[in-house]
Amino acid sequence: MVIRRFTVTGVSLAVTLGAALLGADPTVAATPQAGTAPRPSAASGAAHAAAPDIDVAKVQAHLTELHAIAQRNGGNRRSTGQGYRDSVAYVKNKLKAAGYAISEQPCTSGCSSGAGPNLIAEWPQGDAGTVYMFGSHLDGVGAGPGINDNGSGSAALLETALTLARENPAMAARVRFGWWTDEEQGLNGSDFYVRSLSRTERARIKAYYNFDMVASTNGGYFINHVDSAAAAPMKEYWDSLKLQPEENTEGAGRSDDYSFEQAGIPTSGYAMGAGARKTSAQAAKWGGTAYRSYDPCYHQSCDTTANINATGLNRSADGIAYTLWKRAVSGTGGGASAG
Ligand code: DTR
Ligand code: ZN
Ligand code: ZN
Repeated sequence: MVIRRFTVTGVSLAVTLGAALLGADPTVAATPQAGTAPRPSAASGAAHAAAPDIDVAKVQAHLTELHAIAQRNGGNRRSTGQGYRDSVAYVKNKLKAAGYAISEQPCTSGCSSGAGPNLIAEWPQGDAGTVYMFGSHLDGVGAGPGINDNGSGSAALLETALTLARENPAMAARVRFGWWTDEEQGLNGSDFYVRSLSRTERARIKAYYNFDMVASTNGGYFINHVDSAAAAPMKEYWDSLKLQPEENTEGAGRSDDYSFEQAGIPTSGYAMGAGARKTSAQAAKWGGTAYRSYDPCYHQSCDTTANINATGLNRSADGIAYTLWKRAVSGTGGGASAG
């Protein structure tokens, strides 16, 4: 991997921390949880709370809203349109109501002309020098409403963020969420974000987790850099469900994790696949139809709320929460040495 040096162009990201909203005690004892089987139930208020179950009905409700936004705006949520700006407003308002401090970052270089902003939200507890980032692109293509690509990742991440706020566990590390603009035109929003960080700020990000197309109707269970240290909790969760995840070869270099990877930050993420076809071996182990695309509506007008695999969406959202809790609540494993 080539590690590029970046010149900071004077664009600083003003993440205002809403520390006053929360108890100021980020103390977390170091109870090791490695090897602990994932637990599906919420454990509100407890020190080292187990990762909660994310309510997939709530994730689907966000998808219904994103679909309605597209329908009101010419049928899409492309980065340069009102459908994208309304998507940003929807996510932002939910996070604000939950107590997050939000930053909208205009993409002032490298993005399509007229593209809307990135949306960044940080949970202001835990060690500010140890940041785990979780991101999804919130824009879609012009052809359709973009509900699997990428309402699915965006909504799963939103509900995970809202669940974190509700549970409000003591935090070991910082969690920062990003909803990226202009991914469909070349990973541009996330690339701009990474370039906007100082060397010091980049070094604080111990791992970046990406979620792009996590509910493909004929999908598989794919993990970016599946055997890396960064991927360990993501793999551990899907392994616990006996899903036999595979490397996300189709998506390599094709989503926002690549922007972070290029800056030398360990990355992973979940995906269920795009336009490539399921093999017969994959159909044998995961079900679905061999020789058919993982997402038969990829970049098409039929990428609606009907184009969602609710089982896959649920498994993805729960694994995101598992990873977040493992990394940033219990603070076990770092991913910093991931390859
Ligand atoms: N970033 C996707 C492109 C993509 C292609 N293959 C995969 C596989 C898994 C996730 C994503 C992708 C897009 O937005 O179109
Ligand atoms: Zn796409
Ligand atoms: Zn995508």
